[in-house]
Amino acid sequence: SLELACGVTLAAVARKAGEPLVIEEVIVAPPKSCEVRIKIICTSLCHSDVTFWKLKDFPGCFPRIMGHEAFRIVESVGENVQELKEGDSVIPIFLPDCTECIDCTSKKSNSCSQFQFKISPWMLRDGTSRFTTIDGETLYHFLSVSSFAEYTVVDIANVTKIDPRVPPNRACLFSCGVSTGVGAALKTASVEQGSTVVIFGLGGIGLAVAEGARICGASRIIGVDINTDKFEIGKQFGVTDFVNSNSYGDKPISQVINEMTNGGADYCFECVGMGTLVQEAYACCRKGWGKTIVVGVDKPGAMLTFKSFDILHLGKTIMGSLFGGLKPKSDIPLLVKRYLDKELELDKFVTHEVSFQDINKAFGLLVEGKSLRCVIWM
Ligand code: CXF
Ligand code: ZN
Repeated sequence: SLELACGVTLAAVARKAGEPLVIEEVIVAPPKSCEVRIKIICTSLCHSDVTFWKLKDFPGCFPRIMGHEAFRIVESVGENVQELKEGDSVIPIFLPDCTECIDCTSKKSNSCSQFQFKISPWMLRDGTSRFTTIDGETLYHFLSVSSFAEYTVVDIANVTKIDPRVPPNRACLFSCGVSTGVGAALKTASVEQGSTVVIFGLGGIGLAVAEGARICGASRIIGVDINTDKFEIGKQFGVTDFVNSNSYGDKPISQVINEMTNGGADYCFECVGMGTLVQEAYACCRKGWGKTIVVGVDKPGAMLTFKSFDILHLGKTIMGSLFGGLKPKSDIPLLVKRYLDKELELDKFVTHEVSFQDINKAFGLLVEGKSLRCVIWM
């Protein structure tokens, strides 16, 4: 244990955009008020780590400790921490949950208004860093988590306790991507039994939506992707039909889907982060009750365009789903229960496992589209 003092810890530092992470000794400060310091057991790589690692300018910033999916043990607690104690099993979650504000106390929202989610390189409350290099250079945080280190400091609003019966290399999946996709189907959309679902993009998030839709009893799950390998993989996640969006020339994919579904799907999930695909998704969800759910992350300033008359008379719904609409502290235990009850299947998401020393391999695998989730053991 580092005890309540600055300590030296190993971290994988992103020094420059797109360049391999460098494992080095860094100094981690003790937790301040409402913070905990945690020892990471394992972490996994989410596509947002790759997106921000590639970004030269803000919100990319360097040198930085990336990583935000992890499983850990509380090592020490700062002042004013009641809900956690040394030795607790926890997962960090990038989305704050203060449990007190109007949004956190409402069942209808997961958008904390005390700590509004923003992409910041600092700790949540005081806007400073807990990491420095041995030479005293400040290291930036990532998504309030920075899990590519043996020890890290996280605000209690960004921590959820997790049942220690969940193995570490499954627990870390609840931190971001899998929860996001499963939550989008279960919570944001509330997919109904027997319905038809279309998923644009069969990466980790899209396949997690498929898993959620499968749990909800969807009878048809149509996956859209440009990579044909994704169909075989998708079958394990309940995908029943595959549409290769490169195979139809100039014909819009929405038209292909409308023909396949006799007028549109009940639910369309956009899991790529492209405005044009959101429009395609909207165009092939059924009039009257179809829902289009935006899960993919586009560039911050990107705009969406819809015909006003379509919105007016088609009766379709467009919804956004950040972290699957889940409330980090109260909904994650419900997903964990579904996993322990063997309803939610997680094994199939973990395609690779590497040691911390090989963290750059995990980046390579995800960049090349070869992995869904690669678990990195500390
Ligand atoms: C994302 C969610 C949207 C903004 C960037 C980060 N979260 C996790 O991967
Ligand atoms: Zn993520």
